[in-house]
Amino acid sequence: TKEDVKSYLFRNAFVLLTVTAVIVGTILGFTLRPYRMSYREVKYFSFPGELLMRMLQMLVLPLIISSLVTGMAALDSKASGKMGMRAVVYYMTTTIIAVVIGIIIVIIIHPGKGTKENMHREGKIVRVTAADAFLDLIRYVLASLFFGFKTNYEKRSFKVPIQANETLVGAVINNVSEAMETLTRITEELVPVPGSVNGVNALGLVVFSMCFGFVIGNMKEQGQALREFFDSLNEAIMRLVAVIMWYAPVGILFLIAGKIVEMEDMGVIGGQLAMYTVTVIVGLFIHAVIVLPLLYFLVTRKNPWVFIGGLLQALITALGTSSSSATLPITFKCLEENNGVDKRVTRFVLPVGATINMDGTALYEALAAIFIAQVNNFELNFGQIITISITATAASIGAAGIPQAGLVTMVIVLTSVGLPTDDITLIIAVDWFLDRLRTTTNVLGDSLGAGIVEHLSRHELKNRDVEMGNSVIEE
Ligand code: DAS
Repeated sequence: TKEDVKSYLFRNAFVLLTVTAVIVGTILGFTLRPYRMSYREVKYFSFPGELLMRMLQMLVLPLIISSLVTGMAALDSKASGKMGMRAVVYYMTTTIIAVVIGIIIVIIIHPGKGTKENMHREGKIVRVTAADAFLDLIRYVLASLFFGFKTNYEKRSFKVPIQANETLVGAVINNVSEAMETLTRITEELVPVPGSVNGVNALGLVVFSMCFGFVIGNMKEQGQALREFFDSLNEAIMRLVAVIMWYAPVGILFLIAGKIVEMEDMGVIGGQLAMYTVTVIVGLFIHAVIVLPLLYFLVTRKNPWVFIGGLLQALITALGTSSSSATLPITFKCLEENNGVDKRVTRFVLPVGATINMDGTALYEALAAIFIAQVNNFELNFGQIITISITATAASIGAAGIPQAGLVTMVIVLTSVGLPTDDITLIIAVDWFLDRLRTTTNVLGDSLGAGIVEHLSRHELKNRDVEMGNSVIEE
């Protein structure tokens, strides 16, 4: 109908606007760069972008809670169990594939030239045997589960004190408002100022919301009021998201332009770092443009590019904000409205995905660690490469969906094989850019995952519909 055509054009005009924002932002950034704005001027200039970040962050917390609670409550325990299993299998499979791609690409391209061989003579690097590597691995997996890793990179030097900030125990929170406070404090620090990136207990909130949703889902009439409350809260948040989406292109334009204006001079970036950047781009490209779409196609037999087309707004927001958490509201909107993914699926899998499923980050961490080994002329044995793949997976799960969180959790990967953590400074200059690309990959992975899980769970969803339909008729 005429209305359909109108809304189709409307939607596409919107995507066009967002793409234009990226292009105009880039041009504007490079045009203004030669004027060498002061710190204060850059801050003023980036204000519209900052505003978008804050508006999105504002919605993340109520969105995670309301969507998970309603998502869980809308499913029976058998369906949610199955769906949860499928999601976890998808997350793990794609993360491991990403890590393997990262490792293969960095070994083939070999961007690190071994310029720091004298480090061995200085005794700064200790070679370890495969057995040592294995023991180290166990130690680090345990450590990363039970203790959070906190780093502190003032003046660009990394220290790795292990803090008794138990990640696993932290999955069960003892104080809901405290968990919210932590999350709020962390999301307030979304601006990537070195030293301000900390661990975030989003996982605690995810677990709590899921338990809560599970319980009220099983409460029959008594739970009705709460189910309606969270449902309507979720609906209200999504309406706010719709408003913010109109502002998003402006915000993205200034986020990108502002970053280009303030970034370090490209001249500083040497040949090795340029090669490293290319290697990361190639790795992410293979995973995001070939592997993930292919997987989607193989499972669903649907055209992945149509699906990805509906996601454009979310992907560009990820590129602009370099935060998968901040992008979450837009991801919801795109999946539910453009791609028609069942709300019971998105509400259930997206908040979890944004917290633990980070393919781009996993690929990046493995690749970067091996690059640092190459720069140090440090030959890794097979055991160490396995260690890197496992710790990179753990580090990506542990990384919060905030800018440059991956850089911080990389300390786990480096220390697990005895590489110098100070060498993170080697790649810091290009991280702001690579962070955006890996965040986009992370969001793409979560979204295609939602599509795949929906497809695999279609029978349970249908049964549930029939069941709910019946109960409606009975009433
Ligand atoms: N930027 C983060 C994200 O939101 C993760 C990272 O730093 O790798 O996905």
